[in-house]
Amino acid sequence: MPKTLNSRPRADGFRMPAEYEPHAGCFMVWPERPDNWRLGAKPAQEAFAAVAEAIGRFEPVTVGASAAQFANARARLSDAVRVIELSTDDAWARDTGPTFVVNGAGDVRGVDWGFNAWGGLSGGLYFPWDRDAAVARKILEAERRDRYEAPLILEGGSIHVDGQGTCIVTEECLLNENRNPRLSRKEIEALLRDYLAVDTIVWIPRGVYLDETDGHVDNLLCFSGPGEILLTWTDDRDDPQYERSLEALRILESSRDAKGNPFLVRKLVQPGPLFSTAEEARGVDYSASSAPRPAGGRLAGSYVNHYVANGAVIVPTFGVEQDGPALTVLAEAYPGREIVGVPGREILLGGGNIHCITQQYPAGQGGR
Ligand code: KQY
Repeated sequence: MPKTLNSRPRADGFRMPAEYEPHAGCFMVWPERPDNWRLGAKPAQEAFAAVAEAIGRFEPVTVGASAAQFANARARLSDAVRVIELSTDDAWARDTGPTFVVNGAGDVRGVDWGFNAWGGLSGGLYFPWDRDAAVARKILEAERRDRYEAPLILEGGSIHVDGQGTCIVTEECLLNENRNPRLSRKEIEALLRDYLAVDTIVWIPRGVYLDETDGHVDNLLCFSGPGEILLTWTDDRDDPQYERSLEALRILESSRDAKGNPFLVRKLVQPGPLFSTAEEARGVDYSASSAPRPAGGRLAGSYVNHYVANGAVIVPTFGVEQDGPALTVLAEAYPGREIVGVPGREILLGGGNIHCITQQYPAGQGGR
């Protein structure tokens, strides 16, 4: 039986691997809430299914769906995708799923962070969130993986690691009063060191402009390899994203990774800027328990919000002029991997993108 452990991963010889290390598979959650996804979540379901099928060409995919949606999800996904019943509040496996850690013997365990829907009652996105808060534990039970319960509110999208001792986070998110108001920066760093087994933590001030997660790093930048970073970018000095990306670049240029090496930063042009249309906004149900999605709102689109699968990169496309150049940069950053574009606008309308709706399960031994 999987256990909840009283120790911490680092002390036990476990570390969080980089996303570009080998995977046993990927977890996703089926979208359904009509107060976040327009038109009863039908367009989002189509978009999520396309992502699941694209990843499924490269590694096993498991999709969790509610009891009410199980038959529908099963019918819309191919046999290559496993569907399991899972109660959730929404569909962000990156943030509600476990952060898997591995040791040198190939054992895999999971970190279960606290979850408060991106800010609880102070700027969070919906209430209640108890089913989402239980997702990591349920996945670890199903996979027979031991669990670490971390004393920290944290979403998987708010951290990126290189698997070799470096972690990148944003101050906007991790130091936000609505996550861990009683913890200092030093205390948060100590927990990241213990639960991810990292030595160097690079703090970037802010994430993507108007990102509803309070600036998750996974929408701003990511590692494409050890010492290599992809950073969302615009050359338009009048765009509010310009100074955010520039300040991130300056910090990366003056930082070193855990091995003491400088970062190679590749700029990944941002799409658009993109805005929701009146028709898209009309399709979202009003609800007193979730954040509104007004027409004309600027969307925090980013090609950085992609998923690195075994042998491939699954990246959102938006039908805009920046799609081509972005895919070219990704091909250079990930040599040897197939770059697969999947329409990402419907996922973006719900507040995130492909990285946010996926959670890699590292290769290892045992489990299941
Ligand atoms: O950035 C992510 N990892 C998740 C985005 C969640 C948005 C909730 N509407």
